[in-house]
Amino acid sequence: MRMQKLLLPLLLLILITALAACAAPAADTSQSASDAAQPADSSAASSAGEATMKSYEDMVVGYAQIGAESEWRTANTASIKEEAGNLGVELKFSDAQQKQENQIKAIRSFIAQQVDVIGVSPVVETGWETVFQEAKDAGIPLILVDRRADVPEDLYATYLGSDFVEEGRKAGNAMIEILGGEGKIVELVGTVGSAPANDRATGFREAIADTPGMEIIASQSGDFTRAKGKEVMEAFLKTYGDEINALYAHNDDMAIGAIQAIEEYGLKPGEDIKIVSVDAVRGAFEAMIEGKLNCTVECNPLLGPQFFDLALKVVNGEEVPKWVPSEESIFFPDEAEALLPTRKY
Ligand code: GYE
Repeated sequence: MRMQKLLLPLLLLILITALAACAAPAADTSQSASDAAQPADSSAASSAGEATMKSYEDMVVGYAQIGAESEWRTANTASIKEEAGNLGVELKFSDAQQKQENQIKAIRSFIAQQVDVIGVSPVVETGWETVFQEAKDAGIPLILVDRRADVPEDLYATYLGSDFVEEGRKAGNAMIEILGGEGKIVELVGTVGSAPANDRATGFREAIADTPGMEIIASQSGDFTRAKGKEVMEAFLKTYGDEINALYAHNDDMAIGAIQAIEEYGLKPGEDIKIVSVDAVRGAFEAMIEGKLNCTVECNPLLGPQFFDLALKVVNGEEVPKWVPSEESIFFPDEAEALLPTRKY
């Protein structure tokens, strides 16, 4: 009985060793019995074992990026490309120009190319089930990076990214402090339907809910870009003028666009209109040093190292947590000058 138990794994080992030794395509199961009957020495056996484990150098990664809408995104892309280069990973990178259909096409092409693992930052939360299922059916694991998708958990290996609700709460609490608990706020929302826009709105509202003097008087999307942020702020100013006490922008780029609009309108950003935003990119530190921005909540884009670490684990069948959160802080103008030289994005 015991011998029988040992016999099957031994036969399998001999077969694998023989297949590896004669470099036949692994999918060819019609290998002849005589090939399998080679003697298996221990060194051959261990190299056959290793051959099933991927290393960075023999891993092919498909990455479906959103676009280049913000400073944050530029830093995120640079981190992923740089780390792939450092590790010797073969990276197939696609820029979807902020269109979900382009991201879906990219994922399909990665599936066709049989990459080992796919990374994707879903531009919006919904509409991913079909294509994620296709990746699953093809046996290709998928890692959500930066943004979550609204899909069942079995359709992705793990999510690497921030707690956007918590960022919204931090922004709301900072705004209460800055306004002394009272003020009329306009909100520049991120890309409609995206996880960070949805969650940063929720967290902010949660934080100000018990402070009745805090009132959101207008809320509109600036799509996470400077140009749109400026445009929408101009519209807010046209409607509400100096009734506006504060701006909450879901990212720094929109805040920076809005700062321009406020100056052109003849008001002082950071004084007449207090501003809190999210990301903590260099441009935000510069604006804080100039006194035009009152606070930025950090959202870390340098996800390259953690992403490839997870990718290798997932490809090799290791257990990984369903969510790997990134560590984040919050910054105010008094420390901006000292910290700017240390900022990496
Ligand atoms: O805050 C914004 C970018 O998904 C966290 O996307 C990211 C957001 C980031 O365009 O600047």
